[in-house]
Amino acid sequence: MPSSPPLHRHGAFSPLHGGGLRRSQFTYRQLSQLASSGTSNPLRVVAHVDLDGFYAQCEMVRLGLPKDKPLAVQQWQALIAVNYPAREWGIGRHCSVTEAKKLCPDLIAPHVATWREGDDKWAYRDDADANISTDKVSLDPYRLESRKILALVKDSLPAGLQRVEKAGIDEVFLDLSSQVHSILLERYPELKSPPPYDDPTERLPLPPISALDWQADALIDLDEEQETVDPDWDDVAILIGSEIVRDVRARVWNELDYTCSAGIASNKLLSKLGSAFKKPNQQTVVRNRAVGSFMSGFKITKLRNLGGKLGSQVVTTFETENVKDLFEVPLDTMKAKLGNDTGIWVHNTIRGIDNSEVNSRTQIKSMLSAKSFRPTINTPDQAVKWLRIFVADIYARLIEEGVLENKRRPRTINLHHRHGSQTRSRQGPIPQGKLLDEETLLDLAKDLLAQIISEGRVWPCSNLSLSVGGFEDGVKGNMGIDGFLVKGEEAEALRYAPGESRLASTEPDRPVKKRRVEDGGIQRFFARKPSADGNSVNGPEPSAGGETDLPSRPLGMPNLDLPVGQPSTSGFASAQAEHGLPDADLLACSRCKASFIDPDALQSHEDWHLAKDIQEAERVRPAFAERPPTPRSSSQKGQGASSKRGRGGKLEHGQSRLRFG
Ligand code: DCP
Ligand code: CA
Repeated sequence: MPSSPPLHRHGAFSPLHGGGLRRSQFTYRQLSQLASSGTSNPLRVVAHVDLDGFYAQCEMVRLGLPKDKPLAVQQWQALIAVNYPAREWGIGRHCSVTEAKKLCPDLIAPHVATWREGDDKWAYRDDADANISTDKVSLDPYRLESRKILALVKDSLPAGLQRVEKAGIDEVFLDLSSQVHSILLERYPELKSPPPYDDPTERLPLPPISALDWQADALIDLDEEQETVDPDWDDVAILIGSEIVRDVRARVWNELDYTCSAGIASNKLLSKLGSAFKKPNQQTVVRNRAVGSFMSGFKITKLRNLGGKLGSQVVTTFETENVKDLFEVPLDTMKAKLGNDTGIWVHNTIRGIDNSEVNSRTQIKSMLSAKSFRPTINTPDQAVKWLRIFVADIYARLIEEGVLENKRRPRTINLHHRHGSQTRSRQGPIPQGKLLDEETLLDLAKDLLAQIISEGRVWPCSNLSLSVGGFEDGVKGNMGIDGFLVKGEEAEALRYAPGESRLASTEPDRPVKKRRVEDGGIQRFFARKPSADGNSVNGPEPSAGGETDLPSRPLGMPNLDLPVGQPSTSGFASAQAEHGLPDADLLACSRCKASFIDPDALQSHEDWHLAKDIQEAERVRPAFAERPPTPRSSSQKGQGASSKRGRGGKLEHGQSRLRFG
C-alpha cells in the first residue's frame, strides 16, 4: 500500500467532525456491509484488470524483446494479437500477415505454437503457417502465462479478503470491497465508532474536504453539477480500490514484465468498460458520480450485450444510436416496447447498474480439443494420431487442474466425429479409483473411435473433437466410499455398456431449459458462454477449457463473457463493420449474420458453431437420460442468438479525462 494516506487531513480535524453538520449520504450499515461484498452496496468497489495485447506480450516476454518492437501473433495467415507498437503502424487483427508486413516491414510475427500430427508435444515451429493440415494450434504457452499472472494477482491481495474471478485468459474481476473496508477503518479509526444511538441507519459523517490524490489514474469527467459536490465515502472507497489495483499492476509489471489496464468502479459492467477506456498500461476510475457522464458517451451498440440483435432493436425502436438519448425514455416505455425483462435490463444497463457478483468459485467443467481437417482424413490411423494429440493437449490441462494430486478429475469422455454434414458422438465413463493417466485416456478415446467406425460411413472425416467433462473434486488422502460410488453423469454414461455407449446428438430433442422470462423476451437475444480463452468451447461454466483449431476468436466469433444463465452478447450483425471488412464478395454464415472473406474462414466459423453445438448437446445431456441408447445420426442445430464482442470502452467522441486532485 502507498505510504501516505490519500486524504490530506486538515490540521487536527477528524473526518468525523470535518464535515460539520452535513452528513454523508451513506449509512453505518452500508459501511459495515462493505466487509461482506454485498452486490448492491453503493460503496462497493470492483476492478477489472485486462492484459494489453495479451498473446503479443506473451511472445515479447518469451522472446525477450524490447518493449518498443512491433509484434503481432500469427495463426496460419491471420493475426490474432497485435502489440501496441505495431498498432501504431495501423496493424490490427483485421490484417493478414502480408498486409501487416506491408504496413510495417520490421514487424515481428511469431506463429503460435502447434501440435503436429505424430508429435507428442507442442512446439514453436518456423514452418507452422504452411502446415495447417498437419498442425493444430496450442494455446498452452498463453495459458501458462495467464496462470502465473493470476497467481501473482492473488498473491498481491490479502488472502482472507480477496475475491478474484478469472473472466478470460487475460482478464480478471476483483471485488475489492472487503479489503477497502478494512483499509477504511484502519485509516479512519473514527469510523469504527458505533453509530449514534446505535442506529445503523444513521448516516456517516462526511470525509474531510480535501483533494483526493488520484495519481496517474484516468478519471471520467463529471458534469458541472457534480464537480462542485464534495467527496463522499464512495469516492474515498474507490480511491483506495484504485491504489490497490495500482499496486497489483506494479507487481505484474515488476515481477512478470506484463502491462495491463484496469477499470475501477462499483460493479463489473462499469469496471470492464473502464479497463478498455484507456489502454495500454492505464487505469480508469469511474466514480459513482461520473457514471451518468461516462455512460452517456457510449453508442448503444458498444455496450456489452447490446452489440447484436438486441442493440439493433433498441436503436430502431428508439431511433437513436446514443445511450444519452435513452436516458430520456421512461422505464414504462422501455418495458412496453421491449418487454418487461428486456426493458428493465436495458434501462439498468445504460445507467451502469449491474448487481452481478464477482464469483471466485468458477471452475472448469469440461475441456475440449478439436481439429477440422482440410483436406479431410481417411483412415483410422490418421484419426488415432490426432487422438494422441488431443489427449496430450487435454492431459496437460488436466495436470494444471490438479488431476495428478487427485484434486479434480473428469468423469466422462466424449468423442465427436463429422463426416460430411453428419455428426456423431460417443461418450463413456472414465474409470475412477486410480490415478488417471494419459494412456488410459487414449485407450478410452480409441475405444470411442472404434465404436463410431463400426457404424460405417465415417470416411472422409472433416472434424474430430475430444472432450472430457463431468469434473468433480477428487478424494484426498484415503479414498472414501464416494470414490467407489458412481454418480450423476458417470452413472448415466454407465447405463450404456461398453460398445454401446450412448449417442449424443448434436441436436437436442428438447430445447435447453431456459430461464423463464415474463415476456419470453430478453433470453431470445442471448447465447451461451463460449470460451474465456477465445477459441475454446467449454463446459457450462466460465473456464479455460477446450481448444479448437479455429482462429482463436475468429472474426464474428462471440465472446460471451457472462456467467451462464445471464444474458450475454447477441448477434454478429456488426461483425463486418467492426472488422472493417469489404462489402463485396463476402460469404455469409447460414446460421448467423457473420460474413467472411474466404471459404476457409467461413468453414472455420461453421466448425465453431458445430463445436458449440457439441458443447450444448453435452450441457443438456440429462435431457436424454430416459431415451433408449439407440444409435442414430444427428444433424446440426442452429444456436440462434450469438454474439459479437463489443470492445465497448475505447475513447468515444465527447469523452475526455479530468485531472482531479
Ligand atoms: N484473441 C484471439 N482472437 C480474437 C480475440 C482475442 O485469439 N479475435 C486472443 C488474443 C488476445 C487475447 O485473446 O491477445 C485477449 O483478447 P483481448 O480482446 O483482450 O485482446 P488483446 O489482449 O490482444 O488486446 P487489448 O489490449 O485490446 O486487450
Ligand atoms: Ca486484453
